[in-house]
Amino acid sequence: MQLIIANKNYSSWSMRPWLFLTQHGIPFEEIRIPLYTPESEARLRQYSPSGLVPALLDAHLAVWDSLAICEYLAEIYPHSHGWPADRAARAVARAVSAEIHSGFTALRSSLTMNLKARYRWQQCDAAVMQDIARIEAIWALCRNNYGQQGPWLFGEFSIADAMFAPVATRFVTYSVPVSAQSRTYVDTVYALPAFQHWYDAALRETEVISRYELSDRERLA
Ligand SMILES: N[C@@H](CCC(=O)N[C@@H](CS)C(=O)NCC(=O)O)C(=O)O
Repeated sequence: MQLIIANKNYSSWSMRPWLFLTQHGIPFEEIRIPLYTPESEARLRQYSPSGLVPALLDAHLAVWDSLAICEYLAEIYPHSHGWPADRAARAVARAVSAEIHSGFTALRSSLTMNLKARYRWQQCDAAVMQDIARIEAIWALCRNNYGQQGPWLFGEFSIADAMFAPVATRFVTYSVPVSAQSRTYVDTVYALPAFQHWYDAALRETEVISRYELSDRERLA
């Protein structure tokens, strides 16, 4: 299988299935296409029917979209336990994954993923603050009700964690003040070996995408 991704520093959608594959030791070849270069669009179209990353190629099948890729992988690699075994937990895991997949546009557009950067916390507009509060509420709900068997949202690492991992990095990048429980979850994401591999590679990238570098915030790193 081949996974088409973009810059590890910036591409939050790419990170999700990459983490899922790597965490479960599923062999794949990574094809990295940096975004917003003169060749990006043509190269993306060569692999991805939507022209977006991530895309997974498995023989003649192309699966685009982060959540669809994770679902596909969970079906063909049952050892990955993509969703929790308990039906109620599984329904909630699907609901929160769908919610992050389709929502949080204020957070996504104002606090874009940028693993290398650190900004001093600065109050955001109401829509972003609402998104942050909702994410913390989701994490608290999952951890309190379904997280007894381990440190992840549903105890064991699941697709839901792959979907929320990039959000954890935004909380670090923008020094978002979060509850102790959310902080523990963020630390759990950062401690995951698969995440560490992605993060180390992101730190070594040299591309700078200026639209994702904020000039109106005080930079700490
Ligand atoms: N809903 C899609 C979103 C994919 C997406 O927006 N990817 C961005 C990068 S993170 C992209 O490919 N952008 C390329 C472009 O805009 O040209 C998913 O879950 O995979």
